[in-house]
Amino acid sequence: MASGRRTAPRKIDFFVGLGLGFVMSAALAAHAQTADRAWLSYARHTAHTLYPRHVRALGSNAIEQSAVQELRHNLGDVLTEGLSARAEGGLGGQTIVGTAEEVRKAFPGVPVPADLKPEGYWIYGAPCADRVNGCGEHNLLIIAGSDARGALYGAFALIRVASTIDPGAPHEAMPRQEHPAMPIRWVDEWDNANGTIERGYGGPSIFFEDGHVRDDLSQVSAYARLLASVGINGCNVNNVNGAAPFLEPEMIKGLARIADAMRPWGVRLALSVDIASPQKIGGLKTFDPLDPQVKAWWAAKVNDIYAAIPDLAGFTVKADSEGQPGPASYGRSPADAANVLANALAPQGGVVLYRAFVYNNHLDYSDLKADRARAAYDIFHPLDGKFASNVIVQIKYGPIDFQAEEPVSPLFAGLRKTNEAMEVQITQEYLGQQRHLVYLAPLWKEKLDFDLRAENRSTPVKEIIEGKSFGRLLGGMIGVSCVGRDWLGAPLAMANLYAFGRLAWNPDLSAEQIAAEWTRQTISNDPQVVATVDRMLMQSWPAYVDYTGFLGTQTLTDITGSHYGPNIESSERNGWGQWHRDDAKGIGMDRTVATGTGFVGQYPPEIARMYEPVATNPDNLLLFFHHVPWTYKLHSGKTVIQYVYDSHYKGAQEAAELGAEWATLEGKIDPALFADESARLKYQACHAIVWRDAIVQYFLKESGIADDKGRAGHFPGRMEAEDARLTGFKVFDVDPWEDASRGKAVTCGPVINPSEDSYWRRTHTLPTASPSTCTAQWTYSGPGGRFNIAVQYFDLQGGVAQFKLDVNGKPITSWAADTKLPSFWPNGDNSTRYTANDVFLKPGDVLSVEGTNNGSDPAAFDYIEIEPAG
Ligand code: GCV
Repeated sequence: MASGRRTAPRKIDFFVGLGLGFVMSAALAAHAQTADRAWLSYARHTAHTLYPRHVRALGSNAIEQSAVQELRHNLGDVLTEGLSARAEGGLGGQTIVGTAEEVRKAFPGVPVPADLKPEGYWIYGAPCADRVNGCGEHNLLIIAGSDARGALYGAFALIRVASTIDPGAPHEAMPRQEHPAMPIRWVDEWDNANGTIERGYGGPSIFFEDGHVRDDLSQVSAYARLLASVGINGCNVNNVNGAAPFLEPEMIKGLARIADAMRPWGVRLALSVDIASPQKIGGLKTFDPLDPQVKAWWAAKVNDIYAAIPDLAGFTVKADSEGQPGPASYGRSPADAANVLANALAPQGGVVLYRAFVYNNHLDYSDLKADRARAAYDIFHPLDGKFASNVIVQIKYGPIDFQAEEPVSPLFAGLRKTNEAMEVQITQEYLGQQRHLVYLAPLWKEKLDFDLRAENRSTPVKEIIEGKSFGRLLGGMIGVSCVGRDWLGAPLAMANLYAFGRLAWNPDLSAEQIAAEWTRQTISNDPQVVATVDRMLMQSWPAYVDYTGFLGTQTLTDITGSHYGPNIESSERNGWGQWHRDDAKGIGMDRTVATGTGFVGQYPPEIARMYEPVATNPDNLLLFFHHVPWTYKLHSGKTVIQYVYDSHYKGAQEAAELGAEWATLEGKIDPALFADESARLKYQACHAIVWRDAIVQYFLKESGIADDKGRAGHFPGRMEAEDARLTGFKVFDVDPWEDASRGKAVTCGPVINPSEDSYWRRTHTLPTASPSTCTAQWTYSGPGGRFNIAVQYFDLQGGVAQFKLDVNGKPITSWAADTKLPSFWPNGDNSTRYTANDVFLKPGDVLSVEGTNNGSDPAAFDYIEIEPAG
């Protein structure tokens, strides 16, 4: 497949001036957000009718039929939603879908461009003589694709414009001719055959259950339709870990059904393969890639697969990484392994996506030169030019692992004779796991636009992966999506799936532009709604960075457990190499050439010159590259430790503001979506406080340096559970300590502690106690008035504890701890809060929290906090 830039978007004017009599207000969305329709919920759209209603395809292939079906579906939904008869009458004429070749044959007079690139499209409109009474804007509208997929993408582009035009505003023109910037535009799923999904947060697999492919694949078709609508052309359906069983003959039959379900939408199936398969399932004694029997095994296996799936897109490989076997076992290189697969796939047109995520996870923390960030470049740079032409090296955007903030991987500039793809994560493994709103397009854009200055010239990452910078024919973007039966598990997280597709199609689009497109199609076209949602989306990633990691330390989450809540020490003193090396004096990894690990030297000289001296290193990555004292002054003049305090208070505030902004949409959007997202944002604001307090109290203790603004370590209005008069509740040490206020909490049942040789680790069963009710009491001594009272508690799985809040023995409120949050012991993963609003208090009042344990949820809680109401 050829690569190359899109032709400069040429504007067409055939939408301009279209009668606004066709506009149907979509300010009030009529339907609840449903999983199966996501942003293709056409009934919600403004009905700018951009094409004549009689739609037909010139060819008979399934992809062109999908384009026709989609255009009719769009009009059908719009018409059913009450478009006026006059508008309907204005939709005469014909809309034609076909390949360029078919169009030339059927309409010799139509000037189909000769330079249509693969998967590109061109849209042509012949003006209508009697626009009002006859045929609307055109009596002939042609969507010509360079191939069938291009025609489908043209149809979706037309629908997208129809759906996103601002009602009442002058129409935006749309590009008449486009093609994708890069040929590889895949999503990767990390689904296991048993139906679970590694790092998936949207329910069980849509592809697999109980060890085989599901009987009902209707959601797979629905997914392929969503993917096609944003130009995604490949979907790898199985986990890169433990992939061997997917090459068993029975499984291949099932996989062929998945391929059938996706094919009408132009989405090709791809598979993760285990490099040890010849041994694991093939009965060979070896999986040495250079062994002739191994080569023959792969060639035969590939033939079997193509017999069942003739258009398989290719294989993805994770090898010599995190316990997955690889060529290193035989002293062979990634190129040796990749090329064996590539040679087997080449005759069938398949490709190999070989992941550069290869590193040693048993590094020595005491070795100041050891550095996981170096691994991909150290291993792959020497192999440049040794990979077959149908191999693409798949590189995570940063040198560590999908962190909220890390620099661009230097490997992008380190391979010039090798095809490259950038891997991003749509599923929010380290970024709030879809419980937090984090719109990722700005993060991806930062990486795509980063100019690595290879050969002292402009080489932005996007142009490298397009193949443009170094003249490569293949390249692309891979988005690890991990959708489940509830898609991404949160309606607004779908903006990330949408944004991934749009950026892989055109990385020059701005994050704001994509946010606006998505909002208009998914939520509402009302300008105030669009402006509010887009502002929220754009604020969400910076806010998340502010309340989690800082200045390039990475996320500071629990990296050996859930990857969700705060656990600062989990990154340190182990072999995983996600270190930030903090101590009483300072923090940061010295990765300089002069005194550190030398990682900086992997960048092209102009970039290395920026990162090497601490004085020119950008603040947001300072601690990724340098170890500095707590009192080191940033470019802003602020010390590092003061930045830690300020950014976390700011981040928690920003998270609270997301909820406040959403609240302004009440009555303007679908009520079910409004209520659902309101609850999510409320939770996010509370969890941002957990993050803030964990980071702030940990580094206050570590550095011993007070907060200039007096906030760190002081919580006016907070009453600790361990200071209460306790009946039944027992005080315990929370692990990690920073996840609870002052490190302690109380519990009404047994709790396990992950850092000891715990009950859980030994037995993998959870402790339960017979139900009991415990009480904690405080006497209020503040001023009288109306207050909001927040109870910070740990909502554990395996039971539903009950809580009650009383004042002077009078019930104020009660609630059930029934949210499903990660991990089985009380920590920052499951610390959450319930707030009783507008409670009258006077000095001497007795506040009481009652907890009743249930199953393995011990009704543990941390503190109550009293804040003025209103
Ligand atoms: C599929 C991270 C994740 C793993 C994932 C791995 C990878 O380490 O935590 O779940 O494994 O990346 O990208 O291979």
